[in-house]
Amino acid sequence: MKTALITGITGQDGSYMAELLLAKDYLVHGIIRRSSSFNTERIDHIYQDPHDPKPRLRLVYGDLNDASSLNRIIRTIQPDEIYHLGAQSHVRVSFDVPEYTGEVTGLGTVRLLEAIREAGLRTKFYNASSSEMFGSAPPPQNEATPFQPRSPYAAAKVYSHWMTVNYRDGYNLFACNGILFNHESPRRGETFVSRKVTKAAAKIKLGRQDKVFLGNLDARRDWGYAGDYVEAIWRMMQQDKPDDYVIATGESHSVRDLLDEAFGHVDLDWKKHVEIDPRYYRPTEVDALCGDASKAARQLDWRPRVGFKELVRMMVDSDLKQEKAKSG
Ligand code: NAP
Ligand code: F7E
Repeated sequence: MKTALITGITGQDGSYMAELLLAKDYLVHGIIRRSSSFNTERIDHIYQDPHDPKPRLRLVYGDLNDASSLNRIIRTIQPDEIYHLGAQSHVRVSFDVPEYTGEVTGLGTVRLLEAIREAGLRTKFYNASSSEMFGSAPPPQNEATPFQPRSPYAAAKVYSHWMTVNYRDGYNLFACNGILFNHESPRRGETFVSRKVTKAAAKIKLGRQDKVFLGNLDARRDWGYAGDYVEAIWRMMQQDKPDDYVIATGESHSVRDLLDEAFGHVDLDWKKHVEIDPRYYRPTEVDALCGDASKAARQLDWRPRVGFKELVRMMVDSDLKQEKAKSG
């Protein structure tokens, strides 16, 4: 049985990654951090009885800002594969907490890489890089596109990306970067634009909300489905050689398109419900992202299965169900 360690297991991707690895018979360890309220909602359905003598999903306290906890966890578990998905992942918030974002999203990766190196393990390492690193570089973006980061988050990810490459080259570590474009799901955090829009469409349809306040409606993103993207991550880690891959759908849509699709799905006209609030503008915006994932198609035999319309409808339907359940 292979052993995996996931950072960010309570997040969107961490929860899908844990499901996928459990289905492939891994023993899965996940790092969680202390919170004043429960935050394991996304993994509660797969988290077994803690008194089970041999649970295949095990949670351990640690923090990406706490090197000693990471060292201890890695030495104790000796994982075959590490899926490093933890981060301060919100771009707008990174402008408010740039130093903290650098610590968690940038240095957090180095703390893990150092822990592996110091433990002398042959652990495989996956680093969650991001399309945000391309910033103002015009689309389509692929592995050869130069990074032009436009936020503290993106700059921290560029650092994390290059440190992963350096540990691969310098210490012969099996270390991959997945340069993933935006990917969403019913488990997406509620302050990212996709979920904010699908949740608003559901609540407005049910008469529980009338307005939603948004920022830049002209931004374009390449939105895919998180469930498809964790499969690509796993495939990268099963290759003979470590490498970096762009994961994307190759289709780009504006926030307006997202509104059309989500509100249209429940027969609403978004123009009657959307107001612009400049608080959601970013000091520097990434205008357009659209990925070219042909390398992943060629080398990993990976292709996205869920398209934009299907993704948005899946999210609106899930939010409708959740909202209805609240009243029931
Ligand atoms: P997410 O839902 O925001 O999850 C982030 C995870 O990181 C959560 O489990 C969070 O724990 C954990 N975390 C935050 N700070 C931490 C710290 N100091 N120590 C330990 N854990 C910490 O993010 P996601 O959408 O799943 O994304 C997964 C990764 O891919 C992130 O690195 C993100 O930057 C990157 N990425 C995401 C996308 C995307 O479109 N989703 C695209 C490209 C790259 P709590 O639950 O306790 O907050
Ligand atoms: O914004 C615009 C906003 O926050 C998308 C993270 O997972 O993907 C994500 O970062 C666009 C931006 O995602 C609102 O200005 C308009 O242009 O959903 P988002 P993001 O910034 O692209 C990348 C790949 C990651 O790596 C990140 O971790 O939508 N927008 N109005 C808005 N965005 C938000 N959040 N809220 C609004 O009200």
